[in-house]
Amino acid sequence: MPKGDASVSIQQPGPRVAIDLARAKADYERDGYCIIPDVLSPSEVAEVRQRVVEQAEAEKALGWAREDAGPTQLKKVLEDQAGALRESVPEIQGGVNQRMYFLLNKGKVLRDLVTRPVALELAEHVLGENFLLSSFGANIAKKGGVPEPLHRDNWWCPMRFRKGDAHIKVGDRKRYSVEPDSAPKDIIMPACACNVVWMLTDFTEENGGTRLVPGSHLLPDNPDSTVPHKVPTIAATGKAGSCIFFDGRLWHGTGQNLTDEPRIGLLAFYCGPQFRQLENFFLGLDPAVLDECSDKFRDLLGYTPWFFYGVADGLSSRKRLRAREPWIPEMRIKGP
Ligand SMILES: O=C(O)CCC(=O)C(=O)O
Repeated sequence: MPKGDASVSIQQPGPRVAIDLARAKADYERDGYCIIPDVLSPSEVAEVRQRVVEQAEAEKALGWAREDAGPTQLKKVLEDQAGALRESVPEIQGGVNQRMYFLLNKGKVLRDLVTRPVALELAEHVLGENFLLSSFGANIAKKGGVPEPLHRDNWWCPMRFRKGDAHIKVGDRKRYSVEPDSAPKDIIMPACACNVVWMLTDFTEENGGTRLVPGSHLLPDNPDSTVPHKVPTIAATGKAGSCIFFDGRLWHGTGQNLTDEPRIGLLAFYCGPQFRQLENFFLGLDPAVLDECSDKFRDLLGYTPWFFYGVADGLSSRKRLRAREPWIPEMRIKGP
């Protein structure tokens, strides 16, 4: 991953202003997020947005669209809050906001965003030298959608607890929760994940700019996911072409779009090398896309073991990938 220094600014390809990474990092440390303006030029925004919009239209026309945040879904979520919240909220009928997954398969212009220097530099700042892409998707928030329950993107991270105290077992963790889920006061977990949200339209208070709770990355607790939210939030706002970078511990959720125009955001989610990725690239990535990926890009997808985790038998993953022999078969040396 690229090395960087907070005092150095990255000049992105194309005609644009230098990105003030020192400021971005300082904002991030204090608030758990930062907003970086002008990362994409207007022509890049137009090109990426066109690809996203045409893909979204095609997926919808084919009946493949995955839509969430409908009012009936929210009712179901609230009803289920008596017990565990449903994990399958996006599948319930009545969705409004269109989600798209596996954007890596859906155009080079999209793929190129996840390795933009500013994204990798900030991910490395938060996660360290080794990290993975966890997922890359889109969230098109539309009129009629409701606010998403507040959550942490690293909700799966086990909480620390004092000896003898009750705790949620690692396999019992849930994405949304209304149960108390707190570490002892003043005990916080490290950042295990981070998100880069690429704004392809302006993000505003009115059109569902992502709701954030500044500073919540340093709280010992996970949020109460009740909607309406129980704590004050702010909208992340910016012009199309800006990025929101935020810590996986930051309490946040999609805002409610009250305007007639869709709000389009792409979510590039990165995680530490020891965590399960949200998208299963080994199963779901188009082999043609994999063929065209650089070794660096494959590292980011998890094709290279990390201290033996992710190993696939005796050969190095890269060699095997090229050979298209992802296993050593059953075999024996014949006797004389
Ligand atoms: O689209 C957004 O504003 C945020 C989406 C989000 O928080 C999520 O997908 O978990």
